[in-house]
Amino acid sequence: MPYTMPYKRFILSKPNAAITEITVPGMKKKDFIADFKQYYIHLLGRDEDCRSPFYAGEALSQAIRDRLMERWKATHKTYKETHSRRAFYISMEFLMGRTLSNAMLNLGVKDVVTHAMYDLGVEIEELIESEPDAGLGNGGLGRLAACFIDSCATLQLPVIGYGLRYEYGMFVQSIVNGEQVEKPDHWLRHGNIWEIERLEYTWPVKFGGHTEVQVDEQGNHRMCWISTNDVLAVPYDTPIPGFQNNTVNTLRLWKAVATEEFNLDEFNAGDYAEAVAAKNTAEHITMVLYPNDANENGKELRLRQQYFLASASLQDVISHWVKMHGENFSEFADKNCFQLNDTHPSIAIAELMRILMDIHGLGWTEAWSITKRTMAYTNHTLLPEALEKWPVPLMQRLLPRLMEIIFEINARFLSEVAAHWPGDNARLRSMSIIEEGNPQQVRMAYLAIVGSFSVNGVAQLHSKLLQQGLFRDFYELWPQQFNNKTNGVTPRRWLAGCNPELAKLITETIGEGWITHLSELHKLTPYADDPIFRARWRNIKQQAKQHLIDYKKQQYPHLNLNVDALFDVQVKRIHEYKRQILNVLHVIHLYDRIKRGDTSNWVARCVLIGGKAAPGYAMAKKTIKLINNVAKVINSDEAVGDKLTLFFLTDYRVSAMEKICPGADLSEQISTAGKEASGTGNMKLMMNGALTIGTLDGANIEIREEVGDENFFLFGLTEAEIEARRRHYHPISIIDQDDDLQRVMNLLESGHFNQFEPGIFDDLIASIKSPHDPWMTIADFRSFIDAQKRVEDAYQDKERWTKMSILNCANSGKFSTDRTITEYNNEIWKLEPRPVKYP
Ligand code: 26Q
Repeated sequence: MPYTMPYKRFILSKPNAAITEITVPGMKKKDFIADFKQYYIHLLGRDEDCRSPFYAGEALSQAIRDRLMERWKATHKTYKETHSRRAFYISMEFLMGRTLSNAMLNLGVKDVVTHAMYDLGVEIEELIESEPDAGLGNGGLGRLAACFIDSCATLQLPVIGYGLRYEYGMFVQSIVNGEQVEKPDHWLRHGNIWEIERLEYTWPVKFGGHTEVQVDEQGNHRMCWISTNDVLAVPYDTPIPGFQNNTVNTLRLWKAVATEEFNLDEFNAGDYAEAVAAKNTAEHITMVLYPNDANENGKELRLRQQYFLASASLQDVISHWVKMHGENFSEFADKNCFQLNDTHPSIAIAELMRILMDIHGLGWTEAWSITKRTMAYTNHTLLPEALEKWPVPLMQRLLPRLMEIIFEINARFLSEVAAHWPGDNARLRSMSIIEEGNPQQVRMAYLAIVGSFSVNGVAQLHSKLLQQGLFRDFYELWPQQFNNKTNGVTPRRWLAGCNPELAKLITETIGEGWITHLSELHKLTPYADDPIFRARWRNIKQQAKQHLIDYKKQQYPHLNLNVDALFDVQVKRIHEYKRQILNVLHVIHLYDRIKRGDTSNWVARCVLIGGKAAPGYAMAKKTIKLINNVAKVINSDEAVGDKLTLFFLTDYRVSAMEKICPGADLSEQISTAGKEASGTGNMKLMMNGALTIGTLDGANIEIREEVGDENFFLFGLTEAEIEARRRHYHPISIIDQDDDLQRVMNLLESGHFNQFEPGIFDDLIASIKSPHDPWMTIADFRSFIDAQKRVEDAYQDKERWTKMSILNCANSGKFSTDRTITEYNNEIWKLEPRPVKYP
């Protein structure tokens, strides 16, 4: 039963007097000035004495929001009237970052508003900066979801994002004595002007209880899930504007709220404290985003979150269907498609079966046909330890009806396997959705494959490895189901928005078509040979580097960075497979060269490393400590001066990347080949004219294909070579045979970087020296150092470097999410674009 609003009980009588229509707010400077004043003075009750930019930001945001509202309604109306087929992007994470600046850009009012604020004596940059990031994601997967919904709106596709409204997003990182300290990110503390609560679309989600067969009025047997503890899912909608096209799509995030009955039962039993505690348990569900952490696997609260998202979103879609079509589901699969962002929401497959059978009375065959034609699954990892599994006993206790359905799905699936490979019991065991063991576990990736019509990886290599490795058996069974969708990033936020100076130069040179047709950046290619254009390009990069220095100076007032140095950037989550340690080994090698006086033709370099470590991931946290300790030694050594600096960028997040990527010269994409599914930071940096030093991993391969080998610094073993080397990998003999590496290891092992903290890096050193090191850091050292030398040679020739920088940007067109989403749409969703007429 939907939660009914009390106002629905009243019958409205028609008032006599006519009212004037609300006028559509204007887009002229004077309109923004008037609205800003109105909100600042009358709504927020502030005056010129108020020094905080926050309230001015709120007033401006309110004015911008007004301009989204009518377009939002018009979009809704368009989709409804055209009976559009729709897609739903279901994701546990939407890493949105800030909204105000992006909303102004997409509405096409950024310049006029900047002028309006200037006239009012308000510095718009301060207002933009006062908005907290919506950090509802860990990293790549969450930011991809955010870029996707931007592109869907820009491509005028009827797509709704469904996610969770976490009270606390990704933790805020601070560094104390070189170590990461996590602080809660209470991003909603001052409210969230961009969201609208919609109590009228509240749904109950069941947990616990048990199942029993009941007979309905027609004598049909129905499975009932009863004696449950229900939690209400309350939606909060955020407008997602397309780029200057009047489309405003919806991101709907669910908040968990205790039911009133839930409390009352306990209250009537006389235990008030228990009642309040129970309310807490319910509302805990959306309290906090889980960090991406192997240690967090199997946690009950995480499963509650996943089911809460899946159930609320499906109820929302199905209740809308029933409102429009009654109990006729024959066309449901033709009109709806769910894209599952990894296995995190894949319990939706069993939940859709439950709703169709238990609530709407469909038989298994019809319900399964609908489910299998509606669900599509995207995989984002090849690391076996990252594949989700849930203990069967936990599922039986928390979601008993869903566990029954999963067993039934598995039984029917295994009989298909048996028919395809008669007598092959090993296959039955290896392909089963239920992994045998004590306890048995549900393999969520297998459930996702079995319940979907499409399975995709996120870069060519990754998709190939899924087919040949991780999901090989399934690929043999259903090859047509597998496909690739190489990731992208939205060029609105990641070029037009974050690098306005470069965007202006590009637009002056080739027109503004690139913002929505990024391949048009190819038109820059001939300008790479134009010395005047190159000088302008170089100037802009130089300014961006200065901005980045100024920004970091707020955090580190004593910071002394050389704007002429090579800005060498590695920003991403801290993980062994991403090999931040390899980067540090190179920095130590440079330091060693300086100390030995091996500095002829030296290229000054500023190495910037940023990223968060999962709170329970000891080795990642130790890596942060190592970076900070090495930085301290190097940066305080007078002999080093500004030849080499190393900085850890604290609290890396979306809004930080918007400042970092315009100022980057070199992009470090140095993961062990075959481990990074795609990467997307690599694309942002390329788009902003950084050159990549990288392995043949993830989307790096496609980046190199696009930009050409001569504009990319390739190093390292290939995926095939890595796998071949594993069996006879002896890092110690590699160290013995390489003088440079030996000196680096000696410095590390001598305690040079931990003089008063003996032994703290022992485990980290041991891990890279182990013949079982899965990430094979030492194997790629020499090749990495040599590639870095080539980087320096290239950087010394300013004209050559600038040309390569221009060509990187010019060839980044493939990496727009507009291209990615067009492929999702052409091959999976099959939606028709629906232009929105407005006014
Ligand atoms: C799992 C269990 C319990 C708690 C948390 C999680 C969890 C949360 C987040 C597991 C994984 C994630 C996120 C994964 C991720 O961001 N993967 C990245 O996805 C990008 C977009 O496709 C790729 O570009 C990256 O290569 C990939 O690492």
